[in-house]
Amino acid sequence: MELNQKLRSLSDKNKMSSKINRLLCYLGGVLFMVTYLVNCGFYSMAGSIPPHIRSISIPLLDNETAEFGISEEITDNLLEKFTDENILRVVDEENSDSILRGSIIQAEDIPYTYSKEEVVGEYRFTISIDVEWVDVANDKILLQKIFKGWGAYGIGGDISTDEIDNDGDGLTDDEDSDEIGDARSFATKIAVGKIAQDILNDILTTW
Ligand SMILES: [Ca+2]
Ligand SMILES: [Ca+2]
Repeated sequence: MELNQKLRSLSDKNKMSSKINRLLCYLGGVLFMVTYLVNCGFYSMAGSIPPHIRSISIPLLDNETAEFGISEEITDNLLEKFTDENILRVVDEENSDSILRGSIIQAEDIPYTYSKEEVVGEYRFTISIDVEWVDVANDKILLQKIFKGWGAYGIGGDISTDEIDNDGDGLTDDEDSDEIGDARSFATKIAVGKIAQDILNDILTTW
């Protein structure tokens, strides 16, 4: 009787451990698939860029506008995005296979909505950059385009209560944890972030 019980509990334990083994195998398989997909995603994107181009440099952008300090802000944002994405190595100009040059051609507060009394309710701080991506070895332009980005703000100045979706993400004021701080600098950050993302997307999909 006692022996039977022991045998039964032993076989239960075996069943349990084989279940655990199966689960581990399954999890291993899932992990392998995820790693595989992530790696393939990375290589297929990197593989779409000409193979001799492995690095990029982004010199300080020219500023053709009267907006002070904007070239530093945009250049820093571009450097950060490209470093994060890690598709091309970000290096200095002397050692790079490709150079991303840009000129800021517009930085303006454009009235976007008006009240019945013709008073501006919402501005869009709009930035345009003329960008050129150059293949250094072949002295060839790989991409040339004007990129535009904007961030919205009202005249009240407080973007957390202005009833405007300042970054265009579908969330307004207290629904959006981003909508705090100075209106104009927030709009700049949004415009610049969007431009940097668009440039990166274009570089990745052009090839
Ligand atoms: Ca928002
Ligand atoms: Ca807002």
